[in-house]
Amino acid sequence: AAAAAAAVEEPIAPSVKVDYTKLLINGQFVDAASGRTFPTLDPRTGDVIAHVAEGDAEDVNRAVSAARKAFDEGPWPKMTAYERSRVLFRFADLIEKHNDELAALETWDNGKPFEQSAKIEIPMLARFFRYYAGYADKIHGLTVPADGEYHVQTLHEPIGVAGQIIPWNFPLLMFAWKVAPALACGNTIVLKTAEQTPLSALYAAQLLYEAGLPPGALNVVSGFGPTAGAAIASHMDIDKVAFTGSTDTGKIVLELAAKSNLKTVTLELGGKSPFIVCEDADVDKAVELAHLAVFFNQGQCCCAGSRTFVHEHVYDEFVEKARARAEKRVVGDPFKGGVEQGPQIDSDQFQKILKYIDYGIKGGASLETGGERFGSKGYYIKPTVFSNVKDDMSIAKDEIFGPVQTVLKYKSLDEVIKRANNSRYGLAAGVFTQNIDTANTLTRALRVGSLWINCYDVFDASIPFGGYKMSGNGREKGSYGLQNYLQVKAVVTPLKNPAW
Ligand code: TXE
Repeated sequence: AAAAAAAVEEPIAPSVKVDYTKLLINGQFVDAASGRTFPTLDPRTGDVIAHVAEGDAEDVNRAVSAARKAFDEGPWPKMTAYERSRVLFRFADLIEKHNDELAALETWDNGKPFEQSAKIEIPMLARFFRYYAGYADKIHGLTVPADGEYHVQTLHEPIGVAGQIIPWNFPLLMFAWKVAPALACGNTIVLKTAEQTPLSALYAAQLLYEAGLPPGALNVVSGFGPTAGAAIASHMDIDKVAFTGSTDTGKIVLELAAKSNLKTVTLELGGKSPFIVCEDADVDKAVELAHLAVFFNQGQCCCAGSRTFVHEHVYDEFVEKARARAEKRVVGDPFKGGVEQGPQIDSDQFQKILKYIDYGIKGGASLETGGERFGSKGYYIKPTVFSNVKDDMSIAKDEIFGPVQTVLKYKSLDEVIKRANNSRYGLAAGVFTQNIDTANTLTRALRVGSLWINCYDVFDASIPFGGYKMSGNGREKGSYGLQNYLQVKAVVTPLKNPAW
């Protein structure tokens, strides 16, 4: 509490100005057809940062026409793969050159610590683009040994116009996960940013054009879900849609895709990921890692390790140390050095988290620390730890998406496997043990798309990421991420002289 009390004070002015607030269509910044704008807010105060053009269905139509023309007539998909890769490599260099402006915009609009933006996320943005830039000229099909007198080959071709709808928790990293593989494969894009965080993607997209992207290859429409987002999901001339966000909205996107043109859909959705601390664990290390697993990015991670299962032999010690660690967490103005936790993204999320904390208290969980807002303005919440949490409590079942750790006690491996898997989600899991047999058993038993053993939140560009069950479908990142943006054409030619 002492360290946490040091925080907030008067917000520090970010060292960046907002240059880009319009829609980016066909390589030009333009107003929304309706002329409307919406405010984007500073989560530290709730004050307006800027008014941003509000795209809707008509703007999505304009953006799709530009992307369609850029795909059908080129030059993007018709350029050599090497030329495409060079544009992406040049963009990565520009990201590095503008690291601090991008990081400042990201923190201002989102509230995450500036040090996290500047030292982790913007460098990762460049890394993702270099990773996929390297793939652009290494995407190729197979020759296939078919029966009969035929020469058979497959061509791996871009899908066409990709619609991409991204959330606000990692605005630029979500931009990278979507845009980099799609462009590397030769697709063109209509991207909708989250209404809470439109600024950094506009800046990044402008740098991509500076790097040599031809007009129309990437179009960015800021706006709201039920208007601009739904227009993308239901558009007849979009060939594929990739979505990251809540499970409920993922269902809507899938339904709109099915009801329109059956565009292929990849979904990266919510989670309630187990973090399992075994009885042989080094408790101090487990506490630190479990803390990171849930509190990183204000708890606003789809893969947050938000169900902390701890073996009964180490439970009491763990809870005491987890409480002490949470109380040491430095909450405050994200532009200040040393701050670990900034404000939540907006008033809706802030209220949602406080509501879940209330459910936890009323439901009989023990509030170890936190449990209320931090300071008197903005959307800060005190790092919160609940012990004595039962599986059927809503804080143990639903995605809270905030700085709330729920610690559950277990007795045996079989029991924790059943309980960990008893969730509609299956995004990630953490396993903390020194016993290789325990690690191997849990690795095979847990139904999740990412499994971190004695580590958490390792996000190298090469590692695939995606969900089992209602956490989504498809994999992003790594070589798997290319498959979302390619289709396979089988080409069959009779052999004139089969003897040879
Ligand atoms: O999500 P939405 P919200 C979870 C998290 C959070 C909850 C709600 O639990 O508390 O979702 O957050 C666009 N057609 N995650 O309301 O609505 C929207 O404009 C098409 C987990 O912000 O899913 C935004 O661009 N698009 C998550 C994007 O969907 C629509 C990250 C995400 O918003 C739409 C964020 C519609 N009808 C929230 N409605 C993760 N997996 O990391 C909204 N959108």
